[in-house]
Amino acid sequence: MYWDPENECMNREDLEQLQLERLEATLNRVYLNVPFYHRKFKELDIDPESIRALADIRKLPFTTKNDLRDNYPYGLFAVPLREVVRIHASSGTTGMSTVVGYTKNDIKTWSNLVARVLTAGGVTKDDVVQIAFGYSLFTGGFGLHYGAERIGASVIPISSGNTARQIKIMQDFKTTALVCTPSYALLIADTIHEMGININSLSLKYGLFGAEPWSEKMRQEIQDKLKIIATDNYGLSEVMGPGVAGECMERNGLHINEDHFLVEIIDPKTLEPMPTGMVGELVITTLTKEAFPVIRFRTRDLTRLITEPCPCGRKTLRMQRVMGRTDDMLIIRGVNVFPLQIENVLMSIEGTEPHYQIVVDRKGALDDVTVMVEVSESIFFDEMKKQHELIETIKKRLSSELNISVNVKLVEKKSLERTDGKAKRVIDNRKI
Ligand code: DLL
Repeated sequence: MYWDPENECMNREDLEQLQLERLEATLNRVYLNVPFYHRKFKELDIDPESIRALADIRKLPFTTKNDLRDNYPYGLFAVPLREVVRIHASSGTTGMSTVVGYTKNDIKTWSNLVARVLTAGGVTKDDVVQIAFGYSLFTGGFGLHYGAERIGASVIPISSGNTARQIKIMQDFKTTALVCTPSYALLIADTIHEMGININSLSLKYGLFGAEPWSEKMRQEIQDKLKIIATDNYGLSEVMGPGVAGECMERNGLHINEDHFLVEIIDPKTLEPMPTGMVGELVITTLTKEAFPVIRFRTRDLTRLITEPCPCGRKTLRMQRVMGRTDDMLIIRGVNVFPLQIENVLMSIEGTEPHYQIVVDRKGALDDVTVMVEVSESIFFDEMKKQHELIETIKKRLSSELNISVNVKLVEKKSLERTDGKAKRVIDNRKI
């Protein structure tokens, strides 16, 4: 099922023509209205009129999160504040680092794009959608809310937190679709189990999860525990929020809303384009945003593009699930390690729980990694010998996956922090 078949199934040639027209319009607008882009284009001697093909985009400068910080709060807005009807922000390590705005028209576009993602994930106007993302400056709650309302679904704006109440509402209001982060979905699933509630007594059918990386194994686990079809959806505040890309029922890559976002995959070191299908950093240019257009925004997210046609009939390119962020990548004794690699290994081992944390220290000149992993109660209270065997198995599997040796510590179920938002997987204590 499609929300907007004309645009989601448009043939490549028409799509590229549309993208080019929209790109030209966007470039003219930022050149005229945003001093930052005007200056940058001038410095590189770029006249927006000279961008005549999609491939010309490579001549344009990148935009980074730092540029957004430097222009805090409204410096990159392309319309006067009186035309802005909504403001969101994402908090970085240095507090409120990026502020984004939406015109009335942007909100309309946003709602429609989220409606596409929700429709692809199974939601229709007959669904009761529980939005357990935070309603705040974070784009998750409001973004998904507007999309679900646009479809005509019955929306429960419960926001995140208070898991017992989430479950009561789910029972009483007969929720059919749950919308939150995958880690919160897992916490809800485990709590349902602990409360002794029979999952078959709930009405849940679909889960639409995003805002943080998760593995295929984690999807299986959530699907099994909640008895739902779980799809992944992706977005980021700087570009719009949720609604950039989402999976269809095939659950094999996220369809990118390419008529609104032009994507590139670059090598984060050389900044050159990666060959088609290779993993690199996703770079996004918005094609229709009015209040907050971004040109070649470096997302820091690592993925690859899937060009093979999808059996669902959508013609848009898909992106593979995000592997991690370039800034989440740990360099351990010179070896690149992503938290998701560790998650994949842990989830394939019997007895471990899908809750883990990676602690990195520096001992002398050497990096020292400890993977803390929760294990089922029976193992935790089991004889030492069995615990040692499990530790050895995990160590062996991790070292063959990562090519480095790590310490493993088994911890009791529920001893690691749970979250109703994005999970914190890494604690890096190295002062470097
Ligand atoms: O997380 C927007 C969003 C809300 C997307 C709800 C989906 C659902 P930010 O807080 O700005 O915005 O964080 C954006 O989160 O650059 C990725 O690193 C990560 N991220 C978002 N979706 C996914 C996903 C929202 N499906 C940052 N898989 C992005 C992996 C994701 N990482």
